[in-house]
Amino acid sequence: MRRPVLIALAAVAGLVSTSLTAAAASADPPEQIVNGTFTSGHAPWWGTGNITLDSSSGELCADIPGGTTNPWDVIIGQDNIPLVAGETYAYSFKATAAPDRVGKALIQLPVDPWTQYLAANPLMTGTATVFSYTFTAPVSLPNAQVAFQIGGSASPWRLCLDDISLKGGAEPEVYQPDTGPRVRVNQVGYLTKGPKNATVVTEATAALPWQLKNAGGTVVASGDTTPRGVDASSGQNVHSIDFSSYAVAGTGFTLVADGETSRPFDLAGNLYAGLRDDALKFFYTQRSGVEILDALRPGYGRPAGHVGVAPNKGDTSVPCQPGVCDYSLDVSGGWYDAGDHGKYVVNGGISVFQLVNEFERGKWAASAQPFPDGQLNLPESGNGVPDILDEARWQLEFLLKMQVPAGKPLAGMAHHKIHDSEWTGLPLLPHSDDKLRELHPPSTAATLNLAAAAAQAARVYAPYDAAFAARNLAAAKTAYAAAKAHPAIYASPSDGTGGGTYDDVNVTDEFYWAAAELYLTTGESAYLTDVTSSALHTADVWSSNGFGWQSLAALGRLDLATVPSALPGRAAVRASVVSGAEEYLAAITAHPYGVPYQPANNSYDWGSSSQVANNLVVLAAAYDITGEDRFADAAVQGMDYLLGRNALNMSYVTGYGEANAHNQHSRWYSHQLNPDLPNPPKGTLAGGPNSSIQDPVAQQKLTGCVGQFCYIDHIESWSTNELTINWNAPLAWVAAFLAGQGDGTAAPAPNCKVTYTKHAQWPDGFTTQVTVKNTGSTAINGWTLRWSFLGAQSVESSWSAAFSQSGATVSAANLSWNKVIKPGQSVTFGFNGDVATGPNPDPALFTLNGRACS
Ligand code: 9MR
Repeated sequence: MRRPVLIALAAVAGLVSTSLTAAAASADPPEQIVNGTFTSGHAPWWGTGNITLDSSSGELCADIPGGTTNPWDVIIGQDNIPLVAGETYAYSFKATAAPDRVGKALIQLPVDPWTQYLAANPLMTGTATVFSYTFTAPVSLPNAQVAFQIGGSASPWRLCLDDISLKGGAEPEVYQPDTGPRVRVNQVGYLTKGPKNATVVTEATAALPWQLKNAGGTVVASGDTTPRGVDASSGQNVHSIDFSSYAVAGTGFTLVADGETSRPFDLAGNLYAGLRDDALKFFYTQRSGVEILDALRPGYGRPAGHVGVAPNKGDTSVPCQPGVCDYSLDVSGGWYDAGDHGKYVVNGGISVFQLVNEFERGKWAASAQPFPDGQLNLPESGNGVPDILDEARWQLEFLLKMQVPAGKPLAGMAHHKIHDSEWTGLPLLPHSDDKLRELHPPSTAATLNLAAAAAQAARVYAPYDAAFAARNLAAAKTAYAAAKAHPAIYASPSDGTGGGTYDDVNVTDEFYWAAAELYLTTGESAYLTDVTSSALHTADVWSSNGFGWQSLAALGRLDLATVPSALPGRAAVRASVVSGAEEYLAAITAHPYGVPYQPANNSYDWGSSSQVANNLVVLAAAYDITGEDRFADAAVQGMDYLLGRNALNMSYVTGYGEANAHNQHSRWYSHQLNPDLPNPPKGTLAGGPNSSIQDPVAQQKLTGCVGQFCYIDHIESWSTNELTINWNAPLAWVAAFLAGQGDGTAAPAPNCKVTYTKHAQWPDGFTTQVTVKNTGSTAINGWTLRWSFLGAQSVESSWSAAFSQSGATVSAANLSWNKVIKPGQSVTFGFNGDVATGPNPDPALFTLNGRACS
């Protein structure tokens, strides 16, 4: 409909004089340009890669290079301008040029055949001049382009633009997200015996009745809501509902309050194993340098990307950016970072680290479940190595290739990143990318990421592949030494053409994290000194924003608290994790949506979903340390937010929940742009609300948004809706943790006590006696005791039990004569072990018949 406001007001004109005033004001046709006055920045205006837009003076200026041929060789533009057929538009702008130049002012179709609806050739001079035009749109179009084509000059010149305005057409639509029913739940479900919380958006200020209905519509539980007032993160007046007391499994439940019925959900004990696997499977389809097999991921098969087959330039022999180095490296493989084709060591390091950590957690966390070979349907499945480690190795091999070779300047450092020399558009499958690939300068941050991830890999892969472990350890030590020699080489914040910058000028956290990993793997005192002398070792590293690629101290602290070691003061380190978790737990309790995330000024971060997930990692670690259910319950609540209990009433995980994010920004999951391409695979986490709304779509739709509302499931909204490896890594981690919670029933109290005594230790061996006491009240009739070594230790010979070993995990089973352990009685057995390399701390967890001992 055209100008509804005008027509409506014309009908009443003259009846009331104040209406006339309103009518006159509304008669001013609507403005279609976003940010034509450059009062704060210039987004969503864009420029071609050969100019830098500068709006610091309050107008939009750029130095236009000389030596280009065509007008379109240099462009300043804005996209997504709606046009309505038959409407007449007034277009104007103010321009200054030095020296004088004729440019092309166009309003056109943004794709071939680039049909021009307005084409003018203004002569722009040193005197600021307003140019005005009118035209009538011949078509209706949601996404016309306003473009200044200013190339073709032999010599350089400077252009400044201001007050760009296009008036006419329909009132721009005010974007209203479809938030569905006002009762907000975890749309996947709740653990049958776990905490069950929901939120109702309502105008009511007094408590309201709620009802829980089963799939047949029968009310199975009821109660009253708790009014919570106006929630700062959404601006909504809300009540919360706690229906934890209902604990019967089933599917298709709904929650009803204030006349609204929630989206359906399940109550079950196996809610998260599928999400864990899907979130991990995500990494295979992010692989670079290898064909993705459709047989393994139906609908997602694609040719290998960046292997040097035309039109790819390939990653097998990649030069540096001009002037950066004189060699080329084979940096093929690894995971694409996100929706672009870049590969970044900083982000790659934290991501692979969290996957390996998810696996390693099984060595100390009683609730951890195994990560078997064959779990993820990978090309490597069946090779005898847990699939999660196969997947992580794909990335580790790439990280190792990013190290500057011996004999070259900055040898041992890691190149910060490798990506295209120019930004590419969407869609673009990896094998179709024809841009030059370039290595960017080494950075201290990347070098320390490599050191931390490789040091961790050295111990975790040791039982599977000693040579690979040794390669990682050597690379980690070399990298750490190189970083200490070059402690302040920072990635440039302006090196962002063709890929993200991932710049970071504070690397004290990276130093702490890398030193922690090297200490845990080697036990060497030099690394211990670096750990304990870091100010971060005792600092409060638990910011409410959570940790991430730029702030990693928490990761170091978490590992120092959990990975078995002889760390002096380890109890205090463990206590510090618990106190961090207390802060997140308090945040959850205070938040009517149960979110453990309270960014300053309610300003949601880029990738806020991952900040939430990482705070859940801390809560989970506190559970692992204390065994206190309240921490596990808090982690459940945080997942509720990600899966639908939020202001937008949407799950941020593709394929999970009735309304879920599925148009994440990606060049190859570009279904929204090309129906022949798939959406992201199920289990893909969307970045989530980002108050800074840096992309044009978000700016057009979400300007003025409050916290949780700063998100749109649109493929071009790269600042709110991208997918990345470092966001899916904590999602997988938390899903694995929650899978280990079963149906939410509290873990049984220990019925055994293990005493593990190393009688002797020599350079490559040790001898150990193990005693298992039945501390329960019933006889144990047949037993298998399990534990894991830190690294490559192995059992060489044993007595009084039947030993077997798989990876680092040892099983000791009863013999016929010591099968029964009566209450209060013990059995004793022992073994001679081989240390291989590294420290040999006592195992942190013993389970007897699957149940943790004290
Ligand atoms: O996740 C990154 C976020 O923390 C930064 O604020 C943002 C801007 O520097 O960049 C994000 O990372 C993007 C990277 O630069 C390029 N690949 C896609 C990443 C996710 O959007």
